[in-house]
Amino acid sequence: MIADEIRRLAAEQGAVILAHNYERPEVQDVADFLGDSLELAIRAKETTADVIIFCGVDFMAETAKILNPGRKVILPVQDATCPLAEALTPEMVREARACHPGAAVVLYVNSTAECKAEADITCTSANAVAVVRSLAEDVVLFGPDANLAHFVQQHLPEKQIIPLPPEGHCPLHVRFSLSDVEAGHARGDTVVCHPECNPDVQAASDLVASTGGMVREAPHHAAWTVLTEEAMTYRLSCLYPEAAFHPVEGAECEDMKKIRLEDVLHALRTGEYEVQVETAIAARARHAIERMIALPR
Ligand code: CIZ
Repeated sequence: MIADEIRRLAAEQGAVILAHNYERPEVQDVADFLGDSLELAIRAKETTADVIIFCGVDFMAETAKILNPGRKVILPVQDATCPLAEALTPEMVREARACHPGAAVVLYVNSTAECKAEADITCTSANAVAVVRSLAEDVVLFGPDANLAHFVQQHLPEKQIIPLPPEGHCPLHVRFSLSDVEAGHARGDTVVCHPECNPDVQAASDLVASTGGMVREAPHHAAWTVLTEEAMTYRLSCLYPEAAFHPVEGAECEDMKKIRLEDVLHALRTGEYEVQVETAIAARARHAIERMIALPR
């Protein structure tokens, strides 16, 4: 079986397989470690494995390389990208800084290494509020997800959060609507949405949580409607088989679905595709990511 061959080759090569919560179920099943981007970044930083096979999208694999430059980091497909990350350029960050001198720049990890190099600190959806709260600055340029910026602003009214760019969003998460929330409630479910969802969906949901937050909250209710990438319900169902997790049909991130078991096997057999981040960019980006990781969790 292909999964057995993957595990055999990974052991032979001293490779660790990290996979994001949004990966295909069969890819989740061969991973050594599953998690959100914060958990995966910490694993990538701490691993002593020679090779990291990163099943996720490019910015996540870049983060692994930035945090652990001595390891070989492999993204099994070349075109697993993130449209949200591509909505922001380093020039946009520099221009915004020039317009708001004294503001802090907080970038979601869903951003390119070049943008992270311009940031004071990064955040994930799991720690965005804590990261912004930790800053001395009252004005914060926050990007590239405007809905996550809104979520942070709701929690920290004492700060001024300026979304950068004003309309950056995840194409999957903005597709969820109030009717998805209503359908969940009509079924008797507790509705959880991701903070990348639109503000009206956040307000109508029972809970707004990152995927890591969903893992922690799931045991508290028996039936959930989960407004995020549908693979998350596979992860939750494996962890809590006694509960019911309902995805919204068709809620797929096409980039997260690009890696198949065949690609993981190919990566182990050929070493393709190795992730590289330019040294000077990596050094500046590392500072922003490590500042986030150093915050108390
Ligand atoms: O931070 C991540 O890993 C993403 C993309 C979503 C989440 O909430 O975990």
